[in-house]
Amino acid sequence: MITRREMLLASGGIMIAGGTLTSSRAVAAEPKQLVYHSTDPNNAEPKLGDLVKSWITPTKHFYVRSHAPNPVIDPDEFQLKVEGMVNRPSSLSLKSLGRFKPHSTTATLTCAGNRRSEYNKEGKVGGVQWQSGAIGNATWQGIALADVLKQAEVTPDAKHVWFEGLDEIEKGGGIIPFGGSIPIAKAMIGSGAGAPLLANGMNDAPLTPDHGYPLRTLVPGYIGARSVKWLGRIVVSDRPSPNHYVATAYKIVRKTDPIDWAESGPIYRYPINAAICTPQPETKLAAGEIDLTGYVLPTGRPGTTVQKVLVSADQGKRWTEATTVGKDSEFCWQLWNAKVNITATTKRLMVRALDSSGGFMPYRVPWNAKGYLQNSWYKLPVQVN
Ligand SMILES: Nc1nc2c(c(=O)[nH]1)N[C@H]1C(S)=C(S)[C@@H](COP(=O)(O)O)O[C@H]1N2
Ligand SMILES: [Mo]
Repeated sequence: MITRREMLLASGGIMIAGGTLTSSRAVAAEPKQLVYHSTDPNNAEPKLGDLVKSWITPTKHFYVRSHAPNPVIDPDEFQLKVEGMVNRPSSLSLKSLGRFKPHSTTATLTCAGNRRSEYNKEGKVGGVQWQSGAIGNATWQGIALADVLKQAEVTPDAKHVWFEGLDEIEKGGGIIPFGGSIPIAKAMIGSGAGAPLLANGMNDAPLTPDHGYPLRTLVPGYIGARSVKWLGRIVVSDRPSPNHYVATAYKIVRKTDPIDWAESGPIYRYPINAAICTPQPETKLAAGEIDLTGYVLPTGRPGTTVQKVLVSADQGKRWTEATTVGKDSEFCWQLWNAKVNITATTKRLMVRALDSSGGFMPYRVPWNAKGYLQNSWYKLPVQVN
């Protein structure tokens, strides 16, 4: 028995996507089908076989990455603050956000730490030990961030837009919110597939608590960390956010001295990446022709799409071109499939990909202390009988 209150909570309290989300669709969220690295905070990824069942990742198979337990937010009390270098600072309820033009976009979200565990062969890296499932492709419903910024009247010297979550993360003896930051040029893109959204819906259903209910940013083409969940505050500034997750974490450093953090810039985009999803790791295979499937994600730069996905069963002597499936967009993954022959001597299967502007996955990625942006040739060890 679902109470009216629960219905309202599940529907986001108020529709903000102009009819995309209706209370009649508000049903209890489907249980997650993920492998959990931790609970409370929830950090979980799907089994790779589940991940490539469809181009749109159902929410039950969509990874979760949270630094603190889900905050409990009353949609009736919720206010989004818009502050900083704007002529008209404001505090907006879900109802007033509902007056902006609705947008829906399809975009892949991926964690900068996806494939992190592969770095451990060279040196232990801390953080959630992601395999290659910290990625998913969903449709997102909401409004354009640019429309809200335009209404606030951003001043001419603004250079960055900060996002602050309503979660409470224990850090250095205190409590901080999760923060993100994007350059103003990206924030001001108000239409098309690359436009950052203030999203209240995912896959045509209200955001679930795990994914940032009632409101999150969704920044197509940028690392997942810039898509701030449980969004409570937007600050327009002349510099990137001083929040820990912009100023220190999410940087490529070899050592974690303060000087290394200071000298390195925040990561915004992710590089081209691909993985083999079936056969899954540890599967015993029979010699002969086998089917491989996986995903490939272009780098999220406007105009750059995937050109080629190549697989090899003989350590890279011969490469077979895979067939890609799904829309060819700068901001979305594609699924791929290929057939290769394996024999009793096959040790591993590999995939690599190239993009339309000359970008490629390298054989090896230099180790970095936080284990970000692993996009070397994906190597799947196999056992053939
Ligand atoms: N408020 C808040 N936003 C957040 C995070 C968080 O811990 N708190 N994690 C970020 C990271 S690192 C990623 S990869 C994405 C994951 O989004 P998902 O859990 O919806 O898949 O959310 C980002 N937004
Ligand atoms: Mo992430």
